[in-house]
Amino acid sequence: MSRTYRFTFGPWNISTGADPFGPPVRPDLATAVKLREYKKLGFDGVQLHDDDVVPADWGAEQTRKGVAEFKKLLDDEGLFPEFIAPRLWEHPQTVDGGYTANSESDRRYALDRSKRAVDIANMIGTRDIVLWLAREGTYIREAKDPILASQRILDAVNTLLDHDKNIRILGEMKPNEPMDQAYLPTPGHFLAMCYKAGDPKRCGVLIESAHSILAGLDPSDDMAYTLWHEKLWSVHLNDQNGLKYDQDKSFGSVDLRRAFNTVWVLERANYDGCVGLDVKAMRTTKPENQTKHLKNSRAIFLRLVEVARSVDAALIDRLRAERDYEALELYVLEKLMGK
Ligand code: XUL
Ligand code: MN
Repeated sequence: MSRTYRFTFGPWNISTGADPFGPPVRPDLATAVKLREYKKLGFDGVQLHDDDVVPADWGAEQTRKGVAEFKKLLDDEGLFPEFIAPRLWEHPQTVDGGYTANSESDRRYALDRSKRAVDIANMIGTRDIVLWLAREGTYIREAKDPILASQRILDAVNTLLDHDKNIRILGEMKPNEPMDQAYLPTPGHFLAMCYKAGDPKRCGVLIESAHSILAGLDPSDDMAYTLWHEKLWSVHLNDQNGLKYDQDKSFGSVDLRRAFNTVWVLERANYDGCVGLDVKAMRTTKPENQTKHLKNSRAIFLRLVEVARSVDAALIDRLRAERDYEALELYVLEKLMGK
């Protein structure tokens, strides 16, 4: 079967190259300028944080107007908004986390801001809310009560599901960074929480390749398990070179075979969510090349779709039945080398 995929990325994926050790090396482009690049690069939709759309401290009326203006920008470019993610990791009141902060007023800030993100999603025309629980964790284990923390995350999910009966929550889990240890470090952890949520049907997962790799897991297996639950509603494809900081390298650039298995599992499961590419240009990239990593990641994905569609399923079945995994491995490697 031949399907077409919808590609998305977020404005943060066109970046200045600033890192913890050095300043920007490329100009900071306005979001409106970035939006003009999407179609040219072959992308269809935009992933958004709440404050990518309008500043977080705007009042109700200004927010409504600002969101309408942003929506017009999207419409003019022929782009759709895929999701809104409340950015709960930059504001001073999120230093100790959002939903799991020890301070009651900080927890209230996180909930109010998340509800506002839901309202922005409604105004802009998407029902998907992504929760990357960046600071819901600790630097030292003793800092928070982990049992209470789990309950507080569930309470927050339920508050949002109640706030709007139409939205869906997608947890994007990551085991570490910025925290030493994150609560709910893998998609499996969040999936388990979904079944305890007030409306499990509206609770699912976004899986990022690099996050699975950082947890020592294989992204395609994480995705397969979540697809089996019918809860893989979005992905952040990228690559990652071992267990270090989150690298967001171009898709397939470290381990092409791992990328192939990711694409193959999405193909076989008829995955119909968006193909989000959460990739970062190298700091060495010149301004004129600062969208190449997006174009390249999309191209590699599509090339791997072709490879996945060309595999000889009968041969694979036979090699599996014969337990000839040596031959199966060579077959896959040769496919990846263009044979
Ligand atoms: C963090 C990460 C975020 C989310 C969006 O590692 O992946 O960019 O994808 O908030
Ligand atoms: Mn991501």
